[in-house]
Amino acid sequence: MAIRKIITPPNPLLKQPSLKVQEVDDNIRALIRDMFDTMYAAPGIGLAAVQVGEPLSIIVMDIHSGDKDKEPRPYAMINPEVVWASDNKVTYQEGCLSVPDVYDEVERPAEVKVRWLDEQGNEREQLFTGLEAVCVQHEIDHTKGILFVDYLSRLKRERYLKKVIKRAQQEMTS
Ligand code: GNR
Ligand code: NI
Repeated sequence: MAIRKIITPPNPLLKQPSLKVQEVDDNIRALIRDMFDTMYAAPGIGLAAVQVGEPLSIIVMDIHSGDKDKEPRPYAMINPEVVWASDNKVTYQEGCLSVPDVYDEVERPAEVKVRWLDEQGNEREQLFTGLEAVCVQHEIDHTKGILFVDYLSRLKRERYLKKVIKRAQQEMTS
C-alpha cells in the first residue's frame, strides 16, 4: 500500500497531455494499485496518474469511494478515450483533488461511451451515465492536460488558481 502525493498548480505536469501506455506490465499494475490507495485515502471518486506525478494515460474511478454503506465500483482504465457522447448535457458541481477546496458547476454530456485497456491489456468499451459519466470525463480531461476550472470564466479560473497556489505556499512555510 502506497499513498502518493497529489500535485497541485502551478505544477506544469497538470497542463501537459499524458503519454499513452505502450505495454500493460507489472509496473503499470503497481502504479494502478498506488492510484487506488491514494484515491481511497483522499477520499476521491477518481484519480488520473498525472495527479500523482506520472504523466501516463491511466485513470481510476470508484463513485462509491468514501461511502462505507455501498459496494465498491472500481474501474482502472488505461488509454481511455470517449468514443461517443450524448447531445443532452448535465451540470454538476465538480471538485478536484489537484484543486483543493474549489467547487463549481461544469456542464458536460450526460452519457459517454468510453473505450480503454484493462489491467490485463484487454480492450473494453462501456456506456457511462450519471455521476460515473461526469467523473470519467473529468479524469480523461486530466490525461489531456485539462482541469475542470478551464471550463469556467477566466476571472473565476484565475481567482481559484491564485487561491490554491497561495494556500500551498502558506502550508509550505508554516
Ligand atoms: O473526488 C472527486 N470528486 C469529483 C466530484 C465531481 C466531479 C468530479 C470529481 S473527480 C474528484 C477527484 C479528482 O480530482 N479526480 O481527478
Ligand atoms: Ni481531478
